[in-house]
Parts: sequence; structure tokens; C-alpha cells
Amino acid sequence: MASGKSACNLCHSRGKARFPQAIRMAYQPIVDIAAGRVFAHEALVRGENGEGAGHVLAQITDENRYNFDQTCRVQAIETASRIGMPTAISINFMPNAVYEPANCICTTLRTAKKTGMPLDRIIFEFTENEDVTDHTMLNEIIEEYARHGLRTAIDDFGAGYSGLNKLARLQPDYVKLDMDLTRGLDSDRRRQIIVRQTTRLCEELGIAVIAEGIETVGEMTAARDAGIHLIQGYLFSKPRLEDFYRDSEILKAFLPEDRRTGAEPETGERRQAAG
Ligand SMILES: [Ca+2]
Repeated sequence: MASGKSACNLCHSRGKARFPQAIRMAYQPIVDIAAGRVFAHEALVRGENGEGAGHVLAQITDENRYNFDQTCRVQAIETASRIGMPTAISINFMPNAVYEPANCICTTLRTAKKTGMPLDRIIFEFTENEDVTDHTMLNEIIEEYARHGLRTAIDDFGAGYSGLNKLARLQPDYVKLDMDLTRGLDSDRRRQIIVRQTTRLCEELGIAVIAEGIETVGEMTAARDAGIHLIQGYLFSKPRLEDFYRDSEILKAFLPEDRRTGAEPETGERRQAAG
């Protein structure tokens, strides 16, 4: 790790404003259907009273972005530790909130150490948008995180700005296929071909694929047939506020909906819940 405290202070001086609201974390499982166990949980930001992600994200400004990103990391790790999370956690991070990869990771490392969270149980998932023009920076972030044993994932792959070109220049551990590609996968031959070939391509590059937005047994089966065994979506569970999903619940996902417990949220919440 590069020079400690003073370097971190440099980061703080770039984004002094505190995020104006207390946040909490919800966790959604990513299930390994080949192993029949919960592989990880994605940490998703919620308001102090459980308000949706949109409510919280609307309060981000250029001034408080850095503080928000750091607060999310700390909160995701501390909450997971407090509730006894047995799996890895996957934390969304904002590449444009990171100024100097070696320095901006200090708080994460400190929090992990304090809570006893092993670093190889932390995954950072990132998405690029039009704001991110410094591709070299993203490479540096991934390499720096790997040096500490942290894993990384490309989020929302196949949507918006996240395309094949990214695989040419980045080496993450995981790629998360966007729900636009997985929705209705069982009845869409074109998507099946794209998902199958993308999965094969990633495999050859040494990258594991996670299918997001899986809501039905049919979609899960189609993803499995395409070679994917890491599955995230409402088929298994919606995000749970400060709680995790247990291995023993996996089989319940295959029961007809009227025999499952817990109400399904409105469709409109889905994109937001996915973070
Ligand atoms: Ca995500």
C-alpha cells in the first residue's frame, strides 16, 4: 500500500462535503446453482428508513460523491460483519469517485481489518458511464485492488456503455450480465446466442459470468444452459434490509409463486433494487 495517512488526506481534500443523509444496506444473494449454495451478496444502498436507492442516489453531488462512495463501502462491510454475513459481499463503487486508487482504498482496508472481514471476501463491482473518460484509471483501480486480494466485477455488462471493448483492456474476476440481456432469455433465441457466446468468451479470458435479473425458473435454466452458474435475481430473493439469504432457502425458489413467502415488489422497483 502506498503512503498511508497523508495520501488519504489528499483524497478527502478533493471531496470535502459529507453526504447529507444516513444510509443503510440491503443485500441480494448471488446463488451458485451448480454448488447449491449462496456465493455472495450484493450490497445495495437504502435510506435511513429503508427508502429505495433512487431516493438516496438523488442526493449525490460532485462535492459529496467521494464521501458517499466511501460511506457506502464502510457501511456495506460493517453491516455485513454485524449481521454475521457468511458469504462474500459485492460492493458497487463509482469509478469517478476514486482519485488515486492506492489511496482511496485505505478506508476499505481499515474497515475490513477492524471488522475482521477477509479481503478475499470483498468484490467491487463497477459500471462505466459517459462521465468516465479516464480508462487508464479504471485499469489502475482493478490492478491495485487485485494487489490487495480484492476481487472486481464489471457491472451491467451488455447495457449502455459497457461493451466488448472493455474486455479487451480490463481483467476483472467477474462480468455481470445486465438484465436487458437475461430478461425472457428462455424464449429469445437471439439473446440465448449472445449470452452463450459471451459466456464462452469470458471463460476463455478467465472471467466468471454472473446473470443478473433472473426472475423465473425458465430464465435460470436458459442461463444455466448457456454455461452460467452464478445467478442473481428475484427468483431467489429481492434485496433484504440488513439481512442475508441462506443456503437452506435456495430450493424454495423453485416452488410456485403462491407457495413462497414474502411479497414481490412492484416491477418498477426492480431496476433500482438491482443497483
Ligand atoms: Ca450492481
